[in-house]
Amino acid sequence: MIKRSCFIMGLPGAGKTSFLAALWHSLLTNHSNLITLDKFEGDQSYLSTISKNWANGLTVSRTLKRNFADSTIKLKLRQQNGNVFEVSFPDQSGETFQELYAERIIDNALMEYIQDSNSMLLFINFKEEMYTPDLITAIPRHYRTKDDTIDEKSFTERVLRKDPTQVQLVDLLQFVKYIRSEEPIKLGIIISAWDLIVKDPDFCNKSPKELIKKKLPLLWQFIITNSMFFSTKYFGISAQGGDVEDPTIRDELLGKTDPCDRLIIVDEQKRIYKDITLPLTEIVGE
Ligand SMILES: Nc1nc2c(ncn2[C@@H]2O[C@H](COP(=O)(O)OP(=O)(O)O)[C@@H](O)[C@H]2O)c(=O)[nH]1
Ligand SMILES: [Mg+2]
Repeated sequence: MIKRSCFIMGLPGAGKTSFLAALWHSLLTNHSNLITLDKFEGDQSYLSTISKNWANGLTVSRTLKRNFADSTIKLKLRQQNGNVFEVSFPDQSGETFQELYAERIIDNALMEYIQDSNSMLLFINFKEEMYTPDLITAIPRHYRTKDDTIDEKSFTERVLRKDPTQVQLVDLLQFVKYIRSEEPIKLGIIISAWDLIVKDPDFCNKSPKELIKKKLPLLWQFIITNSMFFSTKYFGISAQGGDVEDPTIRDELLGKTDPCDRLIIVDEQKRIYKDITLPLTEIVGE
């Protein structure tokens, strides 16, 4: 059996848990996917809870900060060609990655996991407000002058709230590159909440790759420049199928007999699928 480790990164609200919830439901119910479940090891309760919420059109609960070992989910997956591979995903809360960014702290087990993985999925939520840079003059003076009275906590909070999203993401990728001593890795960029793109006149005709180029140009340039290290594919995914907090949309989604029919998965050529295992086939599989 081929062993594969994949890790999932993304800031809080990036869509990581919703993806796992939909993936788990699809693996249990949909046997025509490119990848099917061979075996599951570990405690199913977490996956069951999030996928039940998902199927009922509720937002998945916020992932609490847990230690690395407790949050790792191990799946044995079978590809259509018969290959079986083992994937483990730690469902880390986004704060773990923000801590990495703001405070330069990482759990040892997570670090080793990143070193040993062959692939990673980076989630970016299309819906979330992307923080764009401020003009220096718009930043309050006390942040600009050397003022020892700013306590560290408020500094960290400010950094997380105000640093541009793409700066935080590039920093995370740089960190991955550094701790792997530049050992190449397959990278899947997943833009979540893809259902919202049709409503946005600036982006509705874009492919997932074009969207990153336009919306997060620094991230785009970093990935291109480091293509020897990050072998990258882009996907658009709607795990929920729509905004479940809007009652009309929620009713419409719940009206579909098979919850998997809510899924939208878009590849680089803008082809649309219902199979949420597609990124795993392309990024994690053989
Ligand atoms: N419209 C829409 N919103 C989504 C979708 N997937 C996730 N969201 C929303 O994005 C937010 C963050 O999702 P979550 O999976 O908890 O992100 P995590 O913090 O990365 O685990 C929640 O409010 C979700 O309802 C989607 O497919 N469509
Ligand atoms: Mg989460």
